[in-house]
Amino acid sequence: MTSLVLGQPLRGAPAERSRLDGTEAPFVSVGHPGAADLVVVANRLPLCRPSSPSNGRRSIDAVPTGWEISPGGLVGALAPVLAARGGAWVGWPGTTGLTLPFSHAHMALHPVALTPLEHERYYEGFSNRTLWPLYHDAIRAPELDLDWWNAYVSVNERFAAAAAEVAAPGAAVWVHDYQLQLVPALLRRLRSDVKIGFFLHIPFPSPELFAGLPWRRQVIVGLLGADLVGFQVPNDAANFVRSARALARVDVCSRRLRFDGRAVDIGAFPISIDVEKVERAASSDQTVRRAAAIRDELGAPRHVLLGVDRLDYTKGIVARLEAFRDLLRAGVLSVSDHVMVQVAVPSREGLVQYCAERERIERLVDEINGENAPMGRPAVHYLHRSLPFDELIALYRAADVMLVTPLRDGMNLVAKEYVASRIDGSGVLVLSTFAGSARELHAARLVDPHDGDDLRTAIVDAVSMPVDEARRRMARLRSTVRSSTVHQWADRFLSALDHASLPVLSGA
Ligand code: ADQ
Repeated sequence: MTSLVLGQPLRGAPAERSRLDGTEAPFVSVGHPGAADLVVVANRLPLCRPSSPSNGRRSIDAVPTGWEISPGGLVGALAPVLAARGGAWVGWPGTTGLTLPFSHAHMALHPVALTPLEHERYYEGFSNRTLWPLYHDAIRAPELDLDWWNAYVSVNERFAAAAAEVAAPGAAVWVHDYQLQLVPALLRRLRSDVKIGFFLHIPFPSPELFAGLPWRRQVIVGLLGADLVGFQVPNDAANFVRSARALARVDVCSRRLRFDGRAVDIGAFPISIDVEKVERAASSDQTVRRAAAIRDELGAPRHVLLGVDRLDYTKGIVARLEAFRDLLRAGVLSVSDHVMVQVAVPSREGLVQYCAERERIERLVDEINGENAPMGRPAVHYLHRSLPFDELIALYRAADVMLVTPLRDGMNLVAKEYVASRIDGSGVLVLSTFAGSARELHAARLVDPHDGDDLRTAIVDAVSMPVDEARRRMARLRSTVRSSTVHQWADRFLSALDHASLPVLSGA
């Protein structure tokens, strides 16, 4: 096992700077392993490199020259809690160059080192070619490879050891996502005094699908090492309980399992967004002006339709484009009145499935524009890049119809962001029933993206929806989204973890 970088002398750590929220808070070296009352363990540290091109493939060997805290919702929700509780974040920094712990804004960041081969096997292989497709209804065939599994085990061991080293006595440790499902049990072996929570951001598959994983029992036992296992929606939790029953013979009592003499609480904790931040950005004069300018740039069509996704085969981008193409071909929509914008953030570009998906999308965009668009006026505007937050919000405000059509998605935050940005109460959300968010956002025009007819009908319904109905639906959607923020999500999970059973139950 690769030696840990944690606990090394820290005095010589390079002074790097952060530009979170425009401030220039310095990263300073930290030297208190075993001092964190709350430890977040996630595949990635919440760091990004502003200097690296956002649309290119990133080398994990690059020597870092500057860092920013990633602006994502998860870090926004967890950073204040970590700061208040003297917390630490354990994760892979996305490079082999950063090995020493730092602190930023009272949050300690502890890098876990991965070699390029480990990254290839644990992350690209087992996490993204085995687990990711399996957990998303096997939309693509999951690939199995014993070397990938072995790398997954050893990297999970390293994350568990890092968390064990960082956590204060009796600390709460919150482990995130499918890359780290073995960490709870591994950590418990090292530190029986800590409370361990696990949250899965993606769906948990049915037992029938899960049975396709040769290492399914190890995964279940890994997760059962936690005191609390959280999922996005109740169905994911139910799937987990069914597999735990079959594979680990747990006793089930409502939302509490009994395993190995301990209690394991199970629950659904639907994640949300920083509603206030989105609303603030959406209501600024600058955003309103930018949204109007975007509509002009698109040729001032009657209807702007928008898709915003990571470029992933689970997101249903192809199905959405095909539906738009078919409606243009049939003359139901027209290029003069209907313009689509598809933003696709580059993602996992080292994987063949993602390259193939990108090619399919780009061929479709070309086909649609080639068949329909007058010169200089594309019917589909395709942006293959990440956008700054303010530009994203302006796009949401510019769009009459938001198309969120994943074939399977744990939650889907884009749907919630669109709703939060519609502060004038207009706009129509078309939302896949296969997204976790559909459980909350009933007032959307719900659609089955596997059914081309339904998708086409939903798009037509959306562009022709009477204003009163659209406003009624959006009012309901806004009230739902505003009632639950990402901060409340984090509080709910941590409070459930606080109340989860003590590690050893007397008489159990
Ligand atoms: P993802 O599949 O990555 O995450 P999703 O919920 O779709 O997540 O959120 C994507 C985020 O990226 C959104 O906040 C969105 O604003 C941002 N984004 C998308 N396109 C962008 C662009 N072009 N430029 C800038 N930002 C962009 C996983 C699961 C989801 C689950 C989340 C959170 O797959 O189901 O909702 O975690 O738990």
